[in-house]
Amino acid sequence: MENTNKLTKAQIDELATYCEDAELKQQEITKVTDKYPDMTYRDAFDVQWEVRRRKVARGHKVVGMKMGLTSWAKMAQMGVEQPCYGYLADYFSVPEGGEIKMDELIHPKIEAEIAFVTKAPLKGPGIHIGDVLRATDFIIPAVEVIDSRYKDFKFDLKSVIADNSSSSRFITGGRMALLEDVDIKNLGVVMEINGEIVATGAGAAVLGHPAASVAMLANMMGERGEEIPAGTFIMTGGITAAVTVNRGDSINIRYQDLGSITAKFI
Ligand code: OOG
Ligand code: MG
Repeated sequence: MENTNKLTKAQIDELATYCEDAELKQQEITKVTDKYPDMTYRDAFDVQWEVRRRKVARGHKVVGMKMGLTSWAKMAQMGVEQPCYGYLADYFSVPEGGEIKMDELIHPKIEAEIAFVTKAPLKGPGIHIGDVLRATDFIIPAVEVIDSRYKDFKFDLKSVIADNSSSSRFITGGRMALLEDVDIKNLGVVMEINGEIVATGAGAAVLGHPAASVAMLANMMGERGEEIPAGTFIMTGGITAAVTVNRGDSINIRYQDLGSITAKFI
């Protein structure tokens, strides 16, 4: 991805306000690339990092990172051919068994994911799966609630990056596990909404091995001179396609040997 800017700082700031307002006011927006067709990936990430800076300046904490579009199911669903990343702010976190307020969201979908927690820093370029395995403290189930601010969830890669890769809520729970104790590629996941199975999958759906997703995050952040600090919670991306939820839905995502995550949309 090219690492140069086509937008001015004033234009980055303008798009940061545009994207963050959409999130905070639950307003659907049109793609940022409609407005600035020449913008680069660097510009798109600059928008994401500017919104992140503003949230932190207002007192929020960044509590983790997420990779997105790391499975063929997700790439095919969204018509995009490369992964992207985003950050998780403190108020995105929902407790296991908790309630998610539809009024705070536009058109949420859920994704079954596996999260890694690191015990050593990872700084790209050149990070590979072996570095990630060595730096992993444990893994833990996670469910992401994505809520693209773009109308009808229609976007291109630059637009979704500027919109923090659709991040909005996440739930972690079940049981943590050491990597050596699980067969992560074959780890099965069953997603249920109101008791009906809506999707199933296994860990290998994420780039062949979810640790490859963490390596890619380190390498993408490395392009900006940023590292993944020790102790970072990282969601590695949806294993299945994302599934739309409606008010009143109860979700239950079961992870082989690692328990389950439940929540209710109210
Ligand atoms: C982009 C975010 C995708 C995942 O796990 O693949 C994502 C989107 O599809 O809206 O979080
Ligand atoms: Mg996701």
